[in-house]
Amino acid sequence: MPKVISVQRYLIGTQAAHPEATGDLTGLLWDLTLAFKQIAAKVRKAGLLDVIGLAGEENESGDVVTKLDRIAQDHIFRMMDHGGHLCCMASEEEPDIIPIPARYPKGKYVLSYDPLDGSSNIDVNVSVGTIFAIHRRKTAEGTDGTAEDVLQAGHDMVAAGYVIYGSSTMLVLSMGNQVDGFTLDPEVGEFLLSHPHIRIPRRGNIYSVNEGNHAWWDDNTRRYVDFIKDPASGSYKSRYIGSMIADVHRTLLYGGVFLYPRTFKDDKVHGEGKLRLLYEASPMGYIVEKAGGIATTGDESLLDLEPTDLHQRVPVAMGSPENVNEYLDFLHGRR
Ligand code: FDP
Repeated sequence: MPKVISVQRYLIGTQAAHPEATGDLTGLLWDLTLAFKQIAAKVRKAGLLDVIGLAGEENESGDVVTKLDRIAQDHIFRMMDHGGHLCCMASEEEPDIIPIPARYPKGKYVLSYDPLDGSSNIDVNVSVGTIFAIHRRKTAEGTDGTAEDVLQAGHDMVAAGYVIYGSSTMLVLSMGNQVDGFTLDPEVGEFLLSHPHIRIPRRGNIYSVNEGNHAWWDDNTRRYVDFIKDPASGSYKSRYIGSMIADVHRTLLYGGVFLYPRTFKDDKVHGEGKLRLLYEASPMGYIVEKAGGIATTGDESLLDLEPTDLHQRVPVAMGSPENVNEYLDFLHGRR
């Protein structure tokens, strides 16, 4: 029988391997996992939102129904604002940096997150998820966090990961060395190590991109996708859920390539791509790279890019190294 390792034991074990560690990061991640369990419980009730109502509403007849991404945002904020581990936070749901309330101590880390990625899929029961990135602060300890603390490149993260609320709830985490996956056992309410040391396949035969945008891509991206659809290139499968977390999770486990390139369309220009650097592309790219894959904007590593804005968008290509390199060859006209 395999050994059962809870996320708590895993975090304590990881801390023990670093004698210099103070336990701050362990405490931060432990608090986060509690927020994920709360969100998982709410996501399971998503279809009942209008029927039974959830915390934060005014009444049962749906006068004010809090949207699930707002609920997820509140859970994370309420779990993380008082632990003394963070100096500030940044979220997809908030336009500005989220300060730690004055009455609580300011810690040495920064948390950036997308509380519920893919939320346009919630109403049709498709997997959604939470993405998070943790950086060590740059400014003096004990003070309020600033933009300087938040706007850091992906390669400076001390930990990152995501939780996918799918047929089961799974936490995928890296603290820099390797990538491990934990599945929530709903009966005991604990994340248990189920996918130790995840490695992305060197090559896969699945491509994942919104082909509805085909006409709006640059020529080289179009040539690449046409190339992999040619039977002479092998038998590729197309899979696009439209929930980044689910598409990248599948890419991580099965291999292949996930793309969200620049689009140039009159009424909906994403000349810099659609996905957000700080709390979507960068932490997902960190996981992919720590698992042996490549994550790039097309021009540079996603992890090298320093955000200039909390909600900055970037073009994204990530996945198995051989697939991503092949895409880059097309993108740069080498093929
Ligand atoms: P959503 O709009 O549902 O929140 O960045 C958000 C995101 O989903 C990603 O999860 C997903 O990969 C992408 O947008 C889907 O965009 P398209 O609908 O343009 O394909």
